[in-house]
Amino acid sequence: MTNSNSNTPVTYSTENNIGIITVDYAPVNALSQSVRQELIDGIEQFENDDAVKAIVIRCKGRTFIAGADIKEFGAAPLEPHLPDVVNRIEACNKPVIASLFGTTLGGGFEVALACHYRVAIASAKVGLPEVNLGLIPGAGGTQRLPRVVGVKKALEMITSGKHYSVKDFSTSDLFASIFDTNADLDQATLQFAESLVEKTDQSLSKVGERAIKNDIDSWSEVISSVKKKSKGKEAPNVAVSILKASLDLDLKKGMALEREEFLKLKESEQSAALRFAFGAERLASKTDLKAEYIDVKSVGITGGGTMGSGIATAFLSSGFKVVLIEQNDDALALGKNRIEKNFAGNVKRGRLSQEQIDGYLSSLTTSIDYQSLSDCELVIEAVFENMDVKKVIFKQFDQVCKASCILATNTSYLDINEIASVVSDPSRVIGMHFFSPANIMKLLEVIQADKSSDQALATAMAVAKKLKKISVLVGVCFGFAGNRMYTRYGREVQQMLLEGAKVAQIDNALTSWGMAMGQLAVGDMSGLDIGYHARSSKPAPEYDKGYFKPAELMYKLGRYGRKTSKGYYQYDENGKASNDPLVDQLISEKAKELGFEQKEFDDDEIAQRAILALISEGLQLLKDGIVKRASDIDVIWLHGYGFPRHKGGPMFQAKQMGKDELESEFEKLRKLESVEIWPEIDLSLIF
Ligand code: T1G
Repeated sequence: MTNSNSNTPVTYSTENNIGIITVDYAPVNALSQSVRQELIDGIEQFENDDAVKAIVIRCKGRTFIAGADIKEFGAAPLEPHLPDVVNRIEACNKPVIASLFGTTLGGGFEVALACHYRVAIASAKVGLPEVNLGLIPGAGGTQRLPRVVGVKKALEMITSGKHYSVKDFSTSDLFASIFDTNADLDQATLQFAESLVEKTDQSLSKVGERAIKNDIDSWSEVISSVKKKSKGKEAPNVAVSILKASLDLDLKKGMALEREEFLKLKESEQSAALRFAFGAERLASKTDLKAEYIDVKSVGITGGGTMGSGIATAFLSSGFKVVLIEQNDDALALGKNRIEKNFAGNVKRGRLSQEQIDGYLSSLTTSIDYQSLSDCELVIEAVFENMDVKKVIFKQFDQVCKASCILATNTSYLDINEIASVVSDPSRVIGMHFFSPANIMKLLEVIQADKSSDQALATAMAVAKKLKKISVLVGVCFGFAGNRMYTRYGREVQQMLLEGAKVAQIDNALTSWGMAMGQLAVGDMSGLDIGYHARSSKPAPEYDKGYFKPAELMYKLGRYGRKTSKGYYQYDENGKASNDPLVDQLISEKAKELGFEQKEFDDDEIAQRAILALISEGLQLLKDGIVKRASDIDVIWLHGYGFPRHKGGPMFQAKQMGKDELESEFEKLRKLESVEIWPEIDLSLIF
């Protein structure tokens, strides 16, 4: 019995007495409605075919089923629902074997758990990452997984949402067989199926019929630990409650409870935000650039400081050759040492072995001679933020680099068009703005200068993918997209300080709302002198009399933040921050001197004003064409500035507020301050 009809995502075939259900639904064999229906049809047809003694479910392409089809979540669920599919598989009266490779995730892993046997290639991974989408497993994952690996492991997997190597389960009976990475999985799976059929005592092992292994010592500890780790995310805590309740329920009742809670979470704002973020990240890498990218193998980096060494570490870790250039041997040695320290951290945390690191470092060349860059396909300038210095470096790039080499600057706010003006062919000049620490932060702003070629930009976007970074294409303006918005966000915090909000109150309000760190604590960390010098590179706006006056006061008092043990906070010898009442007093005196009336703030107002400032600047970026999509702005803020992922991003929040409420809030602030600070912008840019 076969249905080789090529336009269906699932085909059926038989080999000897084994029925084969093959899913081929790019890109990741997601469980769309037709895949779910054809899985059931295949099971039923093979179940009724006496010639078939066992059934294999396998996939083509890059992975076994990677989950429910996220594209279907926005609409009402379509039958057959996934729980019915997995229960039908488990109810089959013939052994069903799942053949795993790639990343078997979510609903895909739930399908595999409902099979009577699972086999896998050693490189395969499994996981229940639903919490990353604000969900819990919704097709038996919370019921079947603990029946195989125990409640403790199941809780860890479900609440972390991580991917696990199949080899992590070699001691459990989760996998009947794990084949060598270079084995022919289809062939090995067929042989396993045939060996099964030869065995006469074919008592079908149904995971759902097992008792749950309760290996939790203290549920109160589990509940408080997951609550702490989840940092405001609902789904992990719901998962804990389901697993706890399921101890007293049979599979049917447990799955009913799971489904009820899953459907509630699916309608939640957190899940909408997390699903939005998942799609926005992938959309950001799609551009309308009309050019093939250059295959980059060797990257030149000038500057071995914090940024340059971080960028070099990122490239080395992703298999690139790196040529690190510094102005003298001492600086070069320091730069190399920083790279080695970046890697050393990974050995301590067990993420990399020493031999892996030695391998990466063997791809590093260090030199003080620019001629060493002559074979690079890409060079990145990562020295300090001084236009004249950058121009000298780009003139040297122009002389030594091959004509096709892309010339990138890592500047975080300087004018790339001015830098490009010193190069004979400015079409190969772009910005690649990494975020510190560059070997850890995933965000990369790829900056399109006026004359940047599509090929240069496409090359940077392709390099970002290889670096496993999330890249966003933005235009040239002061601070590009992220930092320009960050300056506006900072200005709003400064203004609230002048209006009477206290340092700690502002930061606590922002972190309670979900920001990874308070904006003032971030300033202390990065150095208030850095921000002061960056702002001093252009005149303060005349219409904004309080423009960063508290920050200026800190600078003039020599309070640069952590580096001087005093900033908005004071820091003890271990770097522990504490409030400094003097700061609030000094700011209050400055505010009175400037004529600002003082008032009481509550946390909600602080958070709302800060987010509205971000939205306002984001709208202006869209209006000015610096950013193409509102969702790109959200991606920048999720990955560059610690915006809470379960709140989607500033522009996602704007959409949640709605056009009328947003306009009315802007109008109130416009009246309070001015139209220059809160410009009128056509909100249809995002609605
Ligand atoms: N549904 C639909 N499309 C998906 C998808 C999915 N589950 N996963 C990925 N894609 C698309 C993605 O949008 C992109 O599309 C392409 O595949 C490549 O993705 C009931 C309810 C699998 C590890 O959460 O983690 O099951 O941009 O760029 O880096 O309990 O995708 O090419 O048009 O990320 O190699 C659970 C989410 C769902 C897995 C591959 N499953 N996906 O990473 O490629 S909820 C997940 C991933 C669920 C059940 C519940 C990754 C990946 P395009 P990519 P990648």
